[in-house]
Amino acid sequence: MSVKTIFITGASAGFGEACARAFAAEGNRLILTARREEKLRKIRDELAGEAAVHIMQLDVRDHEAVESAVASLPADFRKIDVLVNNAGLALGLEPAHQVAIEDWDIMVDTNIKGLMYCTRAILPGMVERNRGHIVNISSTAASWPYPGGNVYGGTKAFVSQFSRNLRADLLGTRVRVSCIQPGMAETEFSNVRFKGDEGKAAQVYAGTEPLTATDVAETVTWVVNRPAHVNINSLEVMSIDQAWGPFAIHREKR
Ligand code: NDP
Ligand code: 8X3
Repeated sequence: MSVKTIFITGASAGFGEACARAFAAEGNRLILTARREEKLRKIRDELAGEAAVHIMQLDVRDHEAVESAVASLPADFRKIDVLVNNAGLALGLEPAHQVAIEDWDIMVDTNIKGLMYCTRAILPGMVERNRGHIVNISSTAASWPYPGGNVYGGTKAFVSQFSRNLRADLLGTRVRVSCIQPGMAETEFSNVRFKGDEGKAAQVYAGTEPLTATDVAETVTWVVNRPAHVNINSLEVMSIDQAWGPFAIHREKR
């Protein structure tokens, strides 16, 4: 397997960290980004010996910071082969008429605009080299609605459709685009969604065997390691303990 240069957003925890570990085990060169630099430093130190790792503190919501982070990469890390657009979050589960507008803004700025900025900064180099792979982390929430999923699901629907539209733009190049749509997975995701309420976060996974971050990372590495002419467009993955419910019906005495 040839050594690839892999840029991961949101690499300080959850899926991003697990992707870093999985790609490092294959001996790839990694650029790990997130806001919490301390966590990135620890991961880099743990991976020393396995892979060359460059870390960068980066808030994907900051367009200028994204542009200058990509422009200032050390020479060895400049030719990015794989972008894992993973940084993202859900905030709250309130119904749309009660939600804090700031939470909606943060989800849109991170899950949509951050992913756009990273793609726009890294894609031109891939097209120029006629080689590369963008792996976007969407969610089952992109396709399947649930109460309180309002803007979070909307941002992930953007990620899924953006992925398909990127493929349309890139037809004729050797740049691949894949969209992964995981279901319930136990990471820091629910701690973030419930703003540090660990009891509420634990409830999400109680009595189930949810996906792990490693399960998702293995899916990502599998997608990336297909032969160069094979493009996995989208891949939905769920825990065996999760499936769809019937339509919800409101009933009252008439
Ligand atoms: P975690 O909360 O464990 O990890 C999220 C990562 O995103 C962290 O590394 C965090 O780093 C980073 N991040 C958040 N905001 C920003 C920002 N503004 N700039 C840069 N990095 C940021 O969650 P998961 O690993 O579960 O989530 C990863 C992705 O997977 C998200 O896009 C999420 O929506 C999606 N997903 C999650 C599922 C789940 O059930 N867990 C299921 C389906 C999809 P830091 O705080 O250091 O910046
Ligand atoms: C995360 C999974 O079901 O909480 O995207 O939206 S879910």
